[in-house]
Amino acid sequence: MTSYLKSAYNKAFMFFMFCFMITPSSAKAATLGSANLQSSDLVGVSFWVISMALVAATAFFFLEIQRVSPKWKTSLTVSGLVTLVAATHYFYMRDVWVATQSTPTVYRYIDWLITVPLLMVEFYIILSAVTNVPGRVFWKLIIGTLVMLIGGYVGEAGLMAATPAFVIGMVGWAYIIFEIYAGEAGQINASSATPAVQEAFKLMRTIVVVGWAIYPLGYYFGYMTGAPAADSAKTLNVVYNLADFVNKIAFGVIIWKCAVSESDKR
Ligand SMILES: *C/C=C(C)/C=C/C=C(C)/C=C/C1=C(C)CCCC1(C)C
Repeated sequence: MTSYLKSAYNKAFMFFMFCFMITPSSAKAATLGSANLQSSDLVGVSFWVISMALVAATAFFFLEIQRVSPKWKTSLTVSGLVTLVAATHYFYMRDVWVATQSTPTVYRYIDWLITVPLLMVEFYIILSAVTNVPGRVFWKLIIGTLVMLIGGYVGEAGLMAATPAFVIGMVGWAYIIFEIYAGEAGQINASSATPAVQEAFKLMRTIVVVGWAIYPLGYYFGYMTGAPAADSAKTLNVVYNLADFVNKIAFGVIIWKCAVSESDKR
């Protein structure tokens, strides 16, 4: 890009980020009234901190697109989209929490339905930047993810009993884990990826096992122990918020590091 285009890109981008940050707060005033965050509301504070971290991460990933070589731009775009979509949901979730002190489950699921498939597709995108990957790998990752999320959703929405819905969701999750460790995606990584991609791929799949385990645990304690859900709402939301920090921002940073080291090679 010429330097003129680059500075036009930066200005357009800053304007976009500004509009993006002021819109949800005016939308909320109309729907929820004007409850203010109290300094004693630690859960509300955690919603606020993660919102801002997601905004900062979005700006970072989008601006860094200019720095990496063309075939790595897609992976940074997708990382930025994940944090952008999540930031927008966090604005609303934060407002719901501050006004009602209750768990904004429906926003979390809408967020997951968009961001989790995008995160899984990153495995396919980073492999595709360095080697040939058949299209079916993409579909396997997407389908496993959808089975996991739809199972969870029908359980939480009461469309199906909590336990069988949980089992369906766990099957989807187990399938994705299989695919990135022992299945085709895992094999392609081990046999044909560059060292930097292999390292990123391994860290990312550890996140899918360890970081992602927090969500089914939350579901289990929320719906399957018989305890009243309201008791655990505070803990649950703080834990989910911290989990999203690792699973969306740190995940993106791992990809960014890989994209930069692959781009700087020559
Ligand atoms: C950014 C948001 C992320 C990474 C959300 C991930 C969500 C999950 C891994 C949810 C998993 C679930 C199961 C494995 C079983 C059924 C219940 C779910 C949907 C909570």
